[in-house]
Amino acid sequence: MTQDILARRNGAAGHISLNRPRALHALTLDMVEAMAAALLEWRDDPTIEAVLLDHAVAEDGDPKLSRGFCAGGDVAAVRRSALEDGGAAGRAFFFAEYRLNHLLFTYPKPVIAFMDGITMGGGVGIAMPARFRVATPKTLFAMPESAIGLFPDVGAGWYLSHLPERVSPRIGPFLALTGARLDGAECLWAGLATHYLEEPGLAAAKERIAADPKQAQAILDEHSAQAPEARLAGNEQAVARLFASDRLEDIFAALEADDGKWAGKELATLRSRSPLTMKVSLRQIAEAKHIASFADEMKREYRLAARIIMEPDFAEGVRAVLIDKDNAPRWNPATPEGITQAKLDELFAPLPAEQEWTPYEF
Ligand code: QUE
Repeated sequence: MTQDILARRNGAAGHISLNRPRALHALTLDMVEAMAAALLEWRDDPTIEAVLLDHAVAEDGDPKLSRGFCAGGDVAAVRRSALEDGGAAGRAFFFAEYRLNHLLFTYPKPVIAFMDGITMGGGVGIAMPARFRVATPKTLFAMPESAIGLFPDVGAGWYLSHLPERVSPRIGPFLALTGARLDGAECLWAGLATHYLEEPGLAAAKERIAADPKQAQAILDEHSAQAPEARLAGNEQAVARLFASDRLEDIFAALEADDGKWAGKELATLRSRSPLTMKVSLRQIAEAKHIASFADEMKREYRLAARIIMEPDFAEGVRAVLIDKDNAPRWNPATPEGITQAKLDELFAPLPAEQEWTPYEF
């Protein structure tokens, strides 16, 4: 049993705390399996009425070690797998991680996720399926995969195409392409979070929910704090205008034609991202609007993940951002024009039947 996940009973709630602080609680296969095992056990336990999901805070209180809720997945291990075993271990990781994402999405009891720190990639995948998603002053939310030659997975195709109607539908593609970092107030504004809490209300809410899970919503409402203004709301019109197209070439052209400071900054960001994975994510989000179920989305994302980890951009992106940290990836192809429709069709195609992703059976 891994100690990187703490799973225990807290009153009438199950309580899962991520406990790998030195990696900002990034998910390993062991952690994914331990979380799924606890959730499967509690699903059929009538004395468990809800599940709390947060990160453990280090005993010695080192603030550096409590910055993260969950910074992603163990992509360095996936990269080694791509280079050394043909990607088999990497595919096994994503298969299990997406099963966990789907188990949370379909969980019959309320799950309350506390995004009290860095919440990226794999962290988004376990927080977003929760019925209640709590943002805080420490929340830093992003789907930054285009920086490492991956695409926004863990169900992001679903979430980024199903934002509330009051938000521009182009916010989803914007977040996927740029990997923009949102604070807690921006998460609440975009509907990525359902609540915004500050200490001491945060700790009080956890204790009260554990004692009386049926009142989770009322307790979170009662302890909610006034969130600051969401900066992203001020840029929503610019996002809607400049990221209007599902063609990456059009978005580049729109940003290039705009001489504003904001457009210049976003253009520089896009020029540093993987053209291949940006094109994949635009198509993924556009198509996800028409997907019938979350399980179908995960099946699609698994096809993409199984193939994209073997593309050169993935090993190169993880090298540049997480291993050598030179932040100077050399993408291949280097420009959007280098990626054909036929290449995208190959990446999105079904896998042989025996390799396709499947959810846990109920
Ligand atoms: C883009 C990403 C990831 C990232 C940084 C990016 C990502 C990811 C991690 C990460 C961070 C800390 C860890 C770790 C992984 O960083 O997906 O194991 O300790 O998992 O710019 O997509």
